[in-house]
Amino acid sequence: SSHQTVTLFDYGAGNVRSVRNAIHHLGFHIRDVQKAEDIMSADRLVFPGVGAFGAAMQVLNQNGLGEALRMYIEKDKPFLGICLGLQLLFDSSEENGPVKGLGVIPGMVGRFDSTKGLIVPHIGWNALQPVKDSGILQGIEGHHVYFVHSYRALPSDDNKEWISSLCNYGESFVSSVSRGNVNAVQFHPEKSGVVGLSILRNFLRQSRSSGIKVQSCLKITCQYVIACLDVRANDNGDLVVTKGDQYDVRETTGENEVRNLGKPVELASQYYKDGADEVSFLNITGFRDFPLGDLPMLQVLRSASENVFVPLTVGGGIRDFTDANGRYYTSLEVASEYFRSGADKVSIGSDAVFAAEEYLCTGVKTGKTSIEQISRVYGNQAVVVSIDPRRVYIKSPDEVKFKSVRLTKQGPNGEEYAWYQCTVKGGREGRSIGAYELAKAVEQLGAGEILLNCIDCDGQGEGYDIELIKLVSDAVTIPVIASSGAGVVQHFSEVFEQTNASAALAAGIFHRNEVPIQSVKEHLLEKGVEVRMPPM
Ligand code: 1PR
Repeated sequence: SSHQTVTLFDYGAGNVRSVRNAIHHLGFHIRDVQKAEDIMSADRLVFPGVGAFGAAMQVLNQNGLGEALRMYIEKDKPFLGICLGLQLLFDSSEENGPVKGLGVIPGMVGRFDSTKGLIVPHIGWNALQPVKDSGILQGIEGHHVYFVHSYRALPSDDNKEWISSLCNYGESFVSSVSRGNVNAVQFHPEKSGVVGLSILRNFLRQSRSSGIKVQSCLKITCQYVIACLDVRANDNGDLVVTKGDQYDVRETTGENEVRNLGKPVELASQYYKDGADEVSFLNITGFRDFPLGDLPMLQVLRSASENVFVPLTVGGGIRDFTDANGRYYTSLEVASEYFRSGADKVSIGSDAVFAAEEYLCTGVKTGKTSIEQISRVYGNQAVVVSIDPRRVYIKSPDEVKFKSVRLTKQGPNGEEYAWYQCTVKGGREGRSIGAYELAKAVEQLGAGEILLNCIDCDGQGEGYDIELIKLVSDAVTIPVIASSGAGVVQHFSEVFEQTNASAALAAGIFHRNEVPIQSVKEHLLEKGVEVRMPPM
């Protein structure tokens, strides 16, 4: 029946697959907008804005789509804007501009100010401060929702009648608006676990408000926990989740087969249910196998994104590529295929090292690197750079031109310092660039997040490399994800207490069922670290 149908306005600029998946998951059919009339004839409209403000307005200004949206909203018909779908309602935005918006809500959308040490983009889980009754936010008191954005609208006297919740990230910004049947949210309900799904359900069912208590707000996002699945084909050609010791994924016994720890889709769903705040897939042989030839990996993403309603990141093989038939693919095309299949972010390893080397050497941003191309189209927040450094011990910092750290535990020959050499091809080849230099370069090229591994610590269960993580997370203003070496719950609190990491990632302990995600979260809460506790 038409009651069960929702109209989706997807103007084709990016991944709205997760919004689709979430709507289907809630039992609704989707009707797609093809032309302006489809907006006018909708009973209930979801508008997930993706990409940059300017590009979106260009599309809206064609074929009367923007005008139709404005009229639909003026008639007070059920509307839900998501992320950029909130920002576009405002008068204008500073992003690529100023650019004129739909002008429904007074105010200009501006960028978070990273000059005061604030990490931008704002990526992660944050709590809302409701300021008035909002039907669809009903029941979210005290829970966290997932944000990914660099631009935000601010509350003012002119727009205060619209604001239904505020959120604090360095400053108080508009996290949701509502008036009559018109709603918009800056966060991603489709990526906010069961809490987000209930907000979407409230909108789809149009249930009206019953008071929300005002919650105290948080200064920063809460720290988050990521489950990582290293994926590759085993010797029979099946995709399996594997896990290395210092990046060696083969068993030391028998046939030296690839260690098999389970099926990627099953494990991803399990970790979502267990409370993971994000799931990462790393296609660890992507550097040699062409990922678009790797249809099983795309299939894994499609299936996983049907059941996993937190952010999904995928990495491996993102670079320009010429296939066996001589067809050339840009890294942007490779990434787009991952996004279309359900990824929210892509992670770039080897190619980021080459890009950073070139940039540091020439000082010129060519606009052609994978980081620049993908962030231009999908936004910085969609581009993660994965660093695979190896510790190199030295007696004195003057020995190398790279930034080094003073060690708390001396090296094998009594060395007191180390620098962190970046590698490519899954750790097989060391390059002449340090993790510190790489991190700063890729931030300038447009990376939105850094996934910081450490080959020495990988799979050892002896804790994160605190010195490395401190070095890098103090050097950049984008979020840093600590990775490699988690063995017990204390390692998570240690990394959050001693470094500026925004998230902590682990693999082996989750795969081997040694430490449940839930107990990591409980431990962090006990230690006073703010984390998201999804209602079970
Ligand atoms: O170079 O763009 O094709 O990307 C390849 C990607 O695959 C990179 O992100 C790289 O980190 C990853 N990768 C390549 N080879 C391996 C390997 O293990 N042989 N895995 C690999 C990286 C490290 C983490 C691991 C943590 C936590 N694995 O993903 O999950 O170290 O493990 P732990 O908690 O068990 O200690 P490109």
